[in-house]
Amino acid sequence: MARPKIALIGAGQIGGTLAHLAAMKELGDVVLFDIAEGTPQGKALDIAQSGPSEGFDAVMKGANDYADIAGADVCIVTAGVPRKPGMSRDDLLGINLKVMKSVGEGIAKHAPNAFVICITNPLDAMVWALREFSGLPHEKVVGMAGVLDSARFRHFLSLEFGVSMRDVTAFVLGGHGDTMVPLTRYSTVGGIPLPDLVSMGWTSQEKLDAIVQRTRDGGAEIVGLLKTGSAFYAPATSAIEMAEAYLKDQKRVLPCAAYVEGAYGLDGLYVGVPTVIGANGIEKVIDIKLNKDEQAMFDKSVDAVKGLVAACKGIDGSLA
Ligand code: A3D
Repeated sequence: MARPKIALIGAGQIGGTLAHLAAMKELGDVVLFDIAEGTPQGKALDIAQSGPSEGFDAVMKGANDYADIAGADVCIVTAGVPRKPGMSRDDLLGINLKVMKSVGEGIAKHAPNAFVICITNPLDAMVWALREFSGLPHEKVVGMAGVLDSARFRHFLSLEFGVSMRDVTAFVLGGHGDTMVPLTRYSTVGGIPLPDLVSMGWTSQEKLDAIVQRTRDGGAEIVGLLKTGSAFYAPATSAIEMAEAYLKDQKRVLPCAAYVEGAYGLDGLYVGVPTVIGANGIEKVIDIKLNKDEQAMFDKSVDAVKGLVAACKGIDGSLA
């Protein structure tokens, strides 16, 4: 049986890391696509030459022509620009919206059956625009943010509790921005919800609040340290987890920026919610009950996403 084909649209920091991870996990053959000439070809060649030591046979190819992504089973989109210190994700909207138009058209023409994972920021608006430009079914176009935001939350919680990250589960809802909603009530250590751990004296409410805020600022913390770009190792790992769930029909329960229609009282918006990912793409949006405070935070986040979508429509008339 032929190996699955994975197309990476954007061969920058995240794109290169995605290619390396996909090869090491033997998820399939990889095409790295970028408008920059030489970059995808050079990265593909470099990664292919790690094959003998790593022991993988996946074919790595660099490309500047969308025809090379033909028939891809999965497309992961990182094309565009990342933030620099002092910039918010929303500052990237105008420039990355134009990129989503060309990427969406390229995917529609050459890989219309792919499961498409968008990473380009501002995430919730870009995945919406990418879906509009590509015309692919909503369940086959999804944004990566919740897996990363939850991983950041889990990392900080494991440091606080001095336990393995594997035993910490965490839940982050809403848009991928300053208004994201880390849900402490649904986050656990070994199955014990965080509010119970506060009652048990394992940590204090102040410390938990600080961890929630550090999670919200997780991307900016890394941008401030790197100075020349944004995080790329953990974002790539998170998207690979989603791609693997699709390719292997794992029915993973993962928080993603999915198209929500009906659930959470929304009538058609991409926003971070818990989903089930399997061979049909987003197979289910899990509609959890929120308490009053959580609902207020979620509503604020939804409003921020709606504002970005409206801004996209204002910039590109074809989206209105
Ligand atoms: P970077 O290393 O600059 O790579 C972006 C690549 O896109 C470059 O190689 C560009 O040449 C290429 N590119 C630009 N325009 C086009 C185009 N029209 N068609 C094809 N390729 C193009 O950035 P990065 O890899 O660090 O980040 C990529 C994106 O991911 C940025 O928008 C980041 O803000 C975003 N990001 C999102 C998250 C989330 O959690 C959602 C996390 C980290 C980064």
